[in-house]
Amino acid sequence: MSDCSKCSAGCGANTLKIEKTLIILKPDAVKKRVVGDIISRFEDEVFLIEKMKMMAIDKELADVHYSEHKQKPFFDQLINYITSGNSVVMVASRPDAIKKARQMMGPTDPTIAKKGTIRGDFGQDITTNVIHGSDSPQSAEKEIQLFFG
Ligand code: 3AN
Repeated sequence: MSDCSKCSAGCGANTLKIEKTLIILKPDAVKKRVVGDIISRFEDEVFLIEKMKMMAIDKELADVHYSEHKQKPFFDQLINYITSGNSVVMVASRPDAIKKARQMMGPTDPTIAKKGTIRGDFGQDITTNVIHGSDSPQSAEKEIQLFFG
């Protein structure tokens, strides 16, 4: 449905359907002190922060979150990195939240991400890439359940 006049978000997405996404600001975002900057970027794009917590993701939770990558050669490196310090985990919502968040994040590999995207501005390499965002409504639902119950 495309009628922005009926929605209070004011994001111009032309849909009334508010979507939720799970965002993780990974340990490098915390260490680089860019958590506030990244949250501001989301709020500037009219995301509503519905839930947020700082936590050290442990190996057990990381294994479940990244289970689809279990057979990949980079799996151990990915788990070591995501468990290496505190992360900030949040549920953020707006119309078209999943697609919008992934546009703002930029591609998985920061070395090819454009300046102005979160990974382009703050990411280091394909492992140390600052941020996770759900990639579909199904994974958003699963991930929100996993991190917030
Ligand atoms: P995204 O986080 O952009 O949705 P996924 O779900 O394909 O990317 O991958 C999950 C995580 O696995 C990425 N954030 C990245 O840290 C890591 N990863 C993905 N592909 C590679 C790769 N080729 N080499 C090393 N790490 C990777």
